[in-house]
Amino acid sequence: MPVDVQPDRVVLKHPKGASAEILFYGATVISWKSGSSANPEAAERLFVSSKAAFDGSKPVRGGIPVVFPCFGAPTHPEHSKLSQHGFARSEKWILENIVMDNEAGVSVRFALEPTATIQAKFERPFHLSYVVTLAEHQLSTALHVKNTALSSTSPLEFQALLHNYIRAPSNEVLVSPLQALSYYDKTEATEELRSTPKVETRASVDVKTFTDSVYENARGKYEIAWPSGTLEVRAHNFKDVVVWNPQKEAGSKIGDMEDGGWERYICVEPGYVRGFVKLDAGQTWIGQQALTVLN
Ligand code: TA6
Repeated sequence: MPVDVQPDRVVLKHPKGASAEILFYGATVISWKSGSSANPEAAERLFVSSKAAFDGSKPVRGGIPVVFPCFGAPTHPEHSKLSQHGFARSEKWILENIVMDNEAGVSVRFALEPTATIQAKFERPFHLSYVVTLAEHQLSTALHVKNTALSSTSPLEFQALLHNYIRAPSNEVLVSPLQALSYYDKTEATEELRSTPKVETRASVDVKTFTDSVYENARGKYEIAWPSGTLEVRAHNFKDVVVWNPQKEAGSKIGDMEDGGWERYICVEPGYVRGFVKLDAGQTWIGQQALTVLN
């Protein structure tokens, strides 16, 4: 049974052993198990804190939270009533359709439209679809944002990001290529320093210390490597990428972070987070990523 629809989630199973679980809450992928051509045994590829809530009481601490329409604390006037990272990750989505294709795998499409709760804090009309596709060694997710306004109102302006918690030893994992990119270091002590761009000089970036870096106009293809594994992230229409690990310094202050959880993941997050996407009435924007297990 490639698709199992349960009350709170959808479970996808690939005939060659891979699987994925997506909560209706936030359309949050909370599990992706996959092997590789070299090691066919399916293993969990995402990190979810053992203290994460799945009941809708708070955004899931782990997996792949969907960030929309703002990244971080809101800065756009139309987002002023929203909480950090927007509402998409903390609203209940519906299952829009299921597409099974034995060659490419299995896809499920979730949808989110304005509810009264959302409209109370975000007045713009929109339709979100989120397509999750499971293949033998790959998980891809695509966020479709449609501006459903009928007239030629001002464009819908938003940010979007896929907040991947990749399971990996944070004291050994490296991300590349980020060298020569301009980035903003959110660990800096002052707003002035956090707003001052730096240039990445390292060929490979580690997260052995508290890291919260927003890379601008990145390359859209990232290799995440550690001694026993390699995962590739390819992104389309997500011009930026965030690399985050709080380490104990910041991780120990996160209420739903399991003890030492920061040792077991790296966040590599394709996004459009510097500036805003401007979407005219009737237009659709698609941001897409593909996570592939290489080893
Ligand atoms: O993507 C990195 C980041 O913006 C960090 O600054 C940190 O806040 C992280 O997201 C987690 O945010 P959350 O709201 O899920 O606690």
